[in-house]
Amino acid sequence: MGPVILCLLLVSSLCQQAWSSPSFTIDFARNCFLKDGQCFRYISGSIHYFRIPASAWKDRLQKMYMTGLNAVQIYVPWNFHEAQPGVFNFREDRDLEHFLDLTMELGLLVIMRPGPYICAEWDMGGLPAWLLNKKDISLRSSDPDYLNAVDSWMSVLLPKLRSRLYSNGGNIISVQVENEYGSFHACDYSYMRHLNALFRLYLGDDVVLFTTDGNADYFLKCGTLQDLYTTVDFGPVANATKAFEAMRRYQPRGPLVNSEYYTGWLDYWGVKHSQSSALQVSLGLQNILETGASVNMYMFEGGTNFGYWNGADFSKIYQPITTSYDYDAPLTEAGDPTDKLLAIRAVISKFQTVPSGPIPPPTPKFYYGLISLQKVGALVDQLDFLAAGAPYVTDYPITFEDAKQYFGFMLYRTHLPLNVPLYTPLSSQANGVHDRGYVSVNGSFYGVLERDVAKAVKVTGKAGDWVDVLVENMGRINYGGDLKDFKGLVGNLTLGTNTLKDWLVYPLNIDGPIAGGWPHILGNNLLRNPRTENTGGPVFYRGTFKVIDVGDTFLKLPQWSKGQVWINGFNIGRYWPARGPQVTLYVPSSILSSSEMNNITVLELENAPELPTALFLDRPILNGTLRGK
Ligand code: NDJ
Repeated sequence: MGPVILCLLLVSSLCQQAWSSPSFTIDFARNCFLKDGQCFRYISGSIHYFRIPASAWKDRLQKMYMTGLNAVQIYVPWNFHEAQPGVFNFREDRDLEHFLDLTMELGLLVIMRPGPYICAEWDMGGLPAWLLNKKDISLRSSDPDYLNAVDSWMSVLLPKLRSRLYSNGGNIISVQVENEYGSFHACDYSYMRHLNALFRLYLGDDVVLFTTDGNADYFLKCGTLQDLYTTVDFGPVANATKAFEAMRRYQPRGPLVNSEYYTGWLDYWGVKHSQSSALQVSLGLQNILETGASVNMYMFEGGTNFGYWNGADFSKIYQPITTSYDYDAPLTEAGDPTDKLLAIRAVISKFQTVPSGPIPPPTPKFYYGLISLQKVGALVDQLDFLAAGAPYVTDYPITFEDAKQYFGFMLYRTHLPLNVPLYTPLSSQANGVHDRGYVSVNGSFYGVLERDVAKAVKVTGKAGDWVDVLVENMGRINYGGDLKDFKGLVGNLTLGTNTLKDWLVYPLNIDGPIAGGWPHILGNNLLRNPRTENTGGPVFYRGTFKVIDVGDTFLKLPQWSKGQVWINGFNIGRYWPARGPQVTLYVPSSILSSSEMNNITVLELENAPELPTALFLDRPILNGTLRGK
């Protein structure tokens, strides 16, 4: 074969490859994304697989597809997958790859946001609390200790994504680096450059890497980097072109992108339920689409902060996020389409074809009625089950992180150093109860210490009486300067003017025994302790209920105060009707059984009603009355 023919053959096969292999890039001349060589815009929605039971993922994605979305945007919470350094979990509700398979199956493109920090109203913004084992670590910066942990995590996560990139035949079209980094004080460009290099190392040179920041110069200044595509976030506005002006100052050419268009907003305990009008949200979307921009709706479905996963914001005071992350989004917490979804779909249909066929109607929700619960006993009487191993013996209190217990509850125990005949304040002068402490003396409940809210509880007793402070971690701060949110007693407690010393600290594993069938397996062998029989404070209750037709339901605990609930061993989250606005907890059908009795376990932290009952309703109550702090 002559050299000329060989050359022609080579060129044509290269050309063929170029035509047939998928590509997703940016056309800076025409200000658009290029998908397989064609100008393309995405209309996407955020969904958090970590806030939805795996069995419901497909249903939710289908509904997103039916609304007319062509993409979904996904965070990956590092702490959900690496609970202990080097121990990774990608099974069941953590099976990210299964979730991604479903998106592919349904024909949705994916915009990945692997962090390492994600914010998202998630504990510590997705960073693992074990990073705090090194007390002086500088998070979200080029501190080598932080970067080593990030490198190790990304060496596990990013290779899972590589074959799923669009140019490799998958459906991931772009990948976000960090998250609103410009809102963080550190402004460490070397950190962003490190992440850029790391992502390129594992994902290659072709994939579109981008950043997201608030649409103002003071956010974009520290959040953007030369080699990363700049995008912004903002909610409904009348003038979208104006809202994109800041982005254009940092990204003069290329497609306009709003990476978080707010369809609703989050809720805090003690603050009015957030709601936004369907009309305003759909009009705002229309305004964005009219500019030709790509958009991601945050959230399309919010879901639930099951277990202890909620985060908190800090604005003058610590503000924990509610269990429900409904977000007033187009799909409810339970995955049902709303009027907002229909309004959004109508707007999308003006710009691109939406799949024909109706949106699936809301699934039936079940009213299972009222059941009575039975007292199991005070938490302090269950330490044999709940506190494996000996307590820490320390002069002064240690934190959750010191004890390597990152979530839930720890019991701090000491004794009264002197007789206290008159009511005397037991206080945390340094505001060091993170976040709530339930105080008992000799088994009698005296009240609650609460971060930023209640710094003292008055107690009485005799020298030598046991003082128990059960401390609840209510979720780590996920946004702003103070991400290093150590939990437990982070300062001393004083009685009058005496600093309390000589503590026993019990890390509690409550979820393990409950997942193993406790306290129901005790049968009638309940421990009765006359000392704690009739006092309030942290007490366990249990109940059983039969379900013939299994479906989603909403749990109301009438007249209860605050606590945690498990159904069939699954931790459905915190309840706090005494504070509001959330009154009911979402109980997904996937945790219920029709063939066996269902178990419910409640840990009430303050006061249960005299006749303890649980009510299963067929609708949520997320906007209940707010009660004072
Ligand atoms: O990127 C952030 C996202 O993860 C942007 N948000 C979202 C609010 O839902 C979410 O956390 C912000 N959160 S700006 C901070 C709110 C502080 C008042």
